Order: sequence, then C-alpha cells, then structure tokens
Amino acid sequence: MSRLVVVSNRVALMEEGKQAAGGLAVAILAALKKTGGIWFGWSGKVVDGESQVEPTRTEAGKLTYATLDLGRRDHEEYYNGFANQTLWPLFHYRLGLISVNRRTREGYERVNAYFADKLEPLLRTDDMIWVHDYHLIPFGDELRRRGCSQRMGFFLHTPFPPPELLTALPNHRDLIRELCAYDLVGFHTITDLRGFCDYIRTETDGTVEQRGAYGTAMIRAFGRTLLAKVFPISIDTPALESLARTAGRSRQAERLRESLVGRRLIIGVDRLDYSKGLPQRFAAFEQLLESYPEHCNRVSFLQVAPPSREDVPEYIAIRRELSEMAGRINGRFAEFDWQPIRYLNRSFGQRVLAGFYRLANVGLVTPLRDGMNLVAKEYVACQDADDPGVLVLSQFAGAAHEMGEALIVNPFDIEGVGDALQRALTMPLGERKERHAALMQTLRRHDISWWRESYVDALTRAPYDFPVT
Ligand code: ADQ
Repeated sequence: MSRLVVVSNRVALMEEGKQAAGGLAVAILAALKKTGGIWFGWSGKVVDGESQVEPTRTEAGKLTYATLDLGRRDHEEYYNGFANQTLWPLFHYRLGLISVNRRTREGYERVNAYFADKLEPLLRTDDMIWVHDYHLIPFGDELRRRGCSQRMGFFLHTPFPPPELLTALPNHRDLIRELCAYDLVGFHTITDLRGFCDYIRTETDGTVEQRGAYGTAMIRAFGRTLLAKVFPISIDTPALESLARTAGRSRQAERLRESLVGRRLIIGVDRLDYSKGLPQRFAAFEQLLESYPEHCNRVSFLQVAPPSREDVPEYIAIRRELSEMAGRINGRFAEFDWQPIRYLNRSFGQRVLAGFYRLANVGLVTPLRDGMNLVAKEYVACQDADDPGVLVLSQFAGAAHEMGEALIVNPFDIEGVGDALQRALTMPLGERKERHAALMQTLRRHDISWWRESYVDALTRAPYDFPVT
C-alpha cells in the first residue's frame, strides 16, 4: 500500500488518546494511520529571523509529523497577507475586502517553494500526496518542478468563486495553472466545481468533459489532465451522536440549562470571521424581538465566537462591530433578569459544545458564504431525535446543498431570517422530528469516513490521463 503524505498549512500534532482538535484532523489522522505516512506543514509557531531550515520530525508509530516554524516575514506575507487578505476574501466573493500587492503574492509563492524544498527529500516514489486548502495552491506545481511525479491531490476547503470574480486577481492564470499541476482537485459543492470548470472554459484553451458520475469533470488544461470532483466534507456522525447523549448532562450544560430558567435557546458557533454573517445574524435576532415581542424575556441567543486571524485589520473591525451591536441590542431589550444576547469571544471543547447544541432549540448558521460549514452538521447530529431542535441555515453555506430539510434562509434578508426564527421557535414536534430524521439520514450516509475514503480512493486511481469510468 502506498504511503499517504498530507500537507496542510497547520499540522494538528496530537498526543495519542487525547481528544482531537476537530473533525478534519481526526479524519486525516485516521487516513494516515491506515497507510502510514507523513503529515507535513507549518508548526503554527512564528520565529524571529528566517523560517526553520530543517523540519522538526516527530514519530508516532507509522506516522511522522514534519513541521516547520515560519519566520516573521514569511508568516506576514504568505499567511496574513496573500492567503488571508487576498485569497480568503476573493474566494468568499468579497472583492471589496481584497488587498492586492506583489510583495505578498511573492511571499506566498516563496513559502510554497520553501515548503516543497523541505518535503521533497522526505518523499518516496510511490507516495500519494494530499494537499489541503487555499494556502497551498502552488505547492503541487513546486513539487513537479523538482521532478516529483507522484500522485497528487488538492482539496479546497473554501468556496471557489465564478470566473467573473476570480479574474479580479492579477496573475489569476498562474494560480489556476498551478492548481492544474494536481491529478485530482476536490471541492465541497457543485457550485464550486462549476466555478472552476467555467474558468477553464472561458479563460484558458483547456477543455472540460462532464463525467457520468454527479459532480465529476475531466479537465485538460495547461498540458495536463486532471479530475475535478465534488467531495462534500462531513462530521464523525456516530461519534457526535453518542457524545451528545451524555454531554447534555455535563456540568456546563447543566449550568447553561439552569441559567435559562425555562427560556428557549438559539445558538450560533463560529470562528469570528466576516464570512460568517454575524452582524446580519445579530440584526435578525433583533428583528425577531421587534416583530414578535412575545419572545422578549422568553428566548436567549448564545453566540460563541472565538477570535481568529487577529493580525488582519478586517478581523479587528468585525470584532469591534459585533461588540457594539451586542451591547446596543442588549441595552434596548434587556430586562433586569434577562440578557437577550450572550456573546462570548472564546472557544469550548467538543464535549461542552455538544451539550450546548443539544440544549438549543434553534441552531442559527447564517454565513454570507461558506465552503461547507461543519457547525450546521454538528448541531443536527447532537439533537435528541425525540425532541429535536431546528436548524436555520444560509443558502450560501455549502451545507445547504445537502441539508434541504433545514429552514433555508437568505442571510442578507434580515426580516426573512427573523421570520425563519419565529417559524423555528413555533414549529410543531411532528415537523421537527421529520426534518431531523431526514437530515440525519444524510449525515449517517455521508460522514467524515465516507469523505476521506472517497477522496483517497479517487487519488489512488490517478493519474487520469486516460478515460475513467
Ligand atoms: P471554518 O471556517 O473554521 O472551516 P466550520 O466548517 O464551521 O468553519 O468548522 C469549524 C470547526 O471548528 C467546527 O468543527 C466547529 O465545531 C469548531 N468550532 C467553531 N467554533 C468553535 C468554538 N467557539 N469553540 C470550539 N470549536 C469551535 C473551513 C471552511 C468551512 C469548511 C471547513 C472544513 O471555512 O467552510 O466547512 O473548513 O472544510
């Protein structure tokens, strides 16, 4: 069996037996443990001076972690700069937020080349290489330049925008040429795949051939043949279901329940990011209280939002905006014994979150654009099937493609989201159970193991320079 080499911006170094960082890390580890291999990437540490010369290697059975500390300049240009101030807003359809400059673009290319230099000596000829996310698009091309002919796959965790937006990026062709160095490119949804195929059709001399299977296209472009395919990421459904059964009785969940004194609960859980639509969400909750005043003092909204990317100015701005909104809405509606919005800038462990999800009558997930959004899936998996809560989900989350039984909303339509909250809070038990059962069927069929296995299976069949069935 070929070894698997996983390359991601951050490596989740985990101690055996400890609770893992998140679903994705668990899925990757499971794949690596099966085949043996390497998990390679940035350690998460920033150091003064130059980036680390040789990777730090940590062995764990058949698995090797190889990590590199980044120098301050590399971190600033590659990570804060091009990845998070150019590609992230661009891929989330936010042209007004992109900053474009040659220095960070060069930094991005330089760090990808540096990563390739450090991984190349560790590779064997029959390894399979699986690269993750927008930070590392040029990585495969850099390996190819160093003579690597191994099977290489890429998975994009963010949306992929339509060509009309992508062409706002100077040198967009170079980025897509680099993406075509992989044998397999995976997306969350058919919309993302379509964006990529449309780019190939309209901006290159390449061809796109739809394949029999849903969401599969054979791309011939820049002198290469690759398969582009939809692989919607998911969660560890059985593990979360069983965690939620007991987590609802944990100390924290009990304390939350007591603090509500019989009131209903709406929950939102997100990284603090402008793509998550948090100001619009706060406004929609305010709209609910205004349009349906019977909920005043009867429902609380808990929003958990740990800060992320705090060096990037747009993230500082959204944090300030949300604090102000929460303060204003609470000032307007609060009673001496009731605070409408509980807004927390911190994170919680998986078990505590599972207990909170189970208590909540409504899961409110309203990104303006999101690759998938795992919180939507986690909320549903944590419900009590005999008395489930209702998921209110943005039509612009990748998850909406598979979760049509949620209440699907347009997050820009504040009044519409307010009405959906009213509908969720008053939905009869029979309808709640029906919707939940249908959603669970999808989550059980397509869980994280299914996602990992289908991707690795498709990568195993590469290269695709002959017709696939
Ligand atoms: P994110 O933008 O980070 O991921 P999401 O898919 O919701 O968004 O995943 C977040 C994960 O972190 C979830 O497992 C969630 O439970 C956890 N999390 C979020 N807030 C937390 C908190 N306050 N405390 C503890 N844990 C918290 C990117 C893309 C998504 C895509 C994923 C996976 O932006 O669109 O779904 O990758 O591909």
